[in-house]
Amino acid sequence: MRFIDEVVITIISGNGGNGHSSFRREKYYPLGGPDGGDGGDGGCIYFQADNGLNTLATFRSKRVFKAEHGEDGRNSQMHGKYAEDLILKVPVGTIVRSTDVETGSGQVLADLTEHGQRILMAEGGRGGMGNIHFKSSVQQAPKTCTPGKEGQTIELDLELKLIADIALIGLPNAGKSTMISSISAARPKIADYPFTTLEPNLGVVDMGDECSFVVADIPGLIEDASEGKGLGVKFLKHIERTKAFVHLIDVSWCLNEFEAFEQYVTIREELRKFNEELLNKKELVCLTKIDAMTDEEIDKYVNFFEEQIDRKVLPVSSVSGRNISLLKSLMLKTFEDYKE
Ligand SMILES: Nc1nc2c(ncn2[C@@H]2O[C@H](COP(=O)(O)OP(=O)(O)OP(=O)(O)O)[C@@H](O)[C@H]2O)c(=O)[nH]1
Ligand SMILES: [Mg+2]
Repeated sequence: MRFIDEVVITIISGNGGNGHSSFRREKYYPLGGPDGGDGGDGGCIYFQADNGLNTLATFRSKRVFKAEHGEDGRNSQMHGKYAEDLILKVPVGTIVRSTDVETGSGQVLADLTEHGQRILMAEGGRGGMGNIHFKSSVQQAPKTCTPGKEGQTIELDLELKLIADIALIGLPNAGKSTMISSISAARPKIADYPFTTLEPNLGVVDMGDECSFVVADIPGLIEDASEGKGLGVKFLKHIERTKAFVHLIDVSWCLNEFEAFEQYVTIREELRKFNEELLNKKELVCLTKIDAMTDEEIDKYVNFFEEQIDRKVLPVSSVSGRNISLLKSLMLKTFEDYKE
């Protein structure tokens, strides 16, 4: 499943330090010559592809990236310090485009396709020259020095084609779109009628520390979806490409646990009919909308489901937020720590 993650950022490379103007002053050299050193170069900005990242989420909270300025030159021919370069890590597959209308908005400046690939995007300003460079036969005591060059300010459009890690599946109305909007910045349409979602929505779940993953909210599946009923096969195809899924079951309206479990069986049966291998994918069963239920009721459903599928089941509410942060951390590790 491919979607687009896009963000516009501004990068500003560092200014060069100014050249310095000074004269050698020592006891036995009353007419010491010029000794002002050069300014250091400003920091450059590079993009580097890194396969440890899978979204552009880190560029969403911060939009302006600046490299340091070079230091000014000093006397005694001392060169100003060079500024460090700034290396911005982006996921493999990121395309960098210009947003500049004059040079051609949308022009591809870089296509980062391999881990470790590094591209210079904004050159740092060169340091200015100290007055030491301006001595000549006619000018023994030049005061001239030059200022450092300014860094570049460039607005860029970063685009990444995303592949969803985890799909949210379930019957229509199970609460999939509400869940994705509570764990990511995605804002799909939510309504109390079936088939609200007609196309998958994608959300990036940001876990801080440059950690994130991509979740897809899939339109509701129904009985015979594998034969094209409802929104049909197209969405089952999407599920094939994700690593795992969260299976949402709305138990809040059910008369009893048997009725609730039947919803689960219906979806599993469609998965099986479409492609048996789907049943081997990692799955976390989530009982949704538990804010509308008492704790005893929740326990009853959870226990029943756990007995049936011999795995842990997570009751959640996207509305009250109950167990949502646990859900996110389980998703991050594709349910690794949730066995029993
Ligand atoms: N009380 C409560 N209601 C919820 C919760 N999650 C979703 N709902 C409600 O359930 C209804 C359906 O929610 P959606 O998120 O649109 O369900 P969906 O699974 O995306 O539905 P489709 O797109 O039609 O497949 C809406 O009226 C939501 O407000 C919840 O945690 N608690
Ligand atoms: Mg929906």
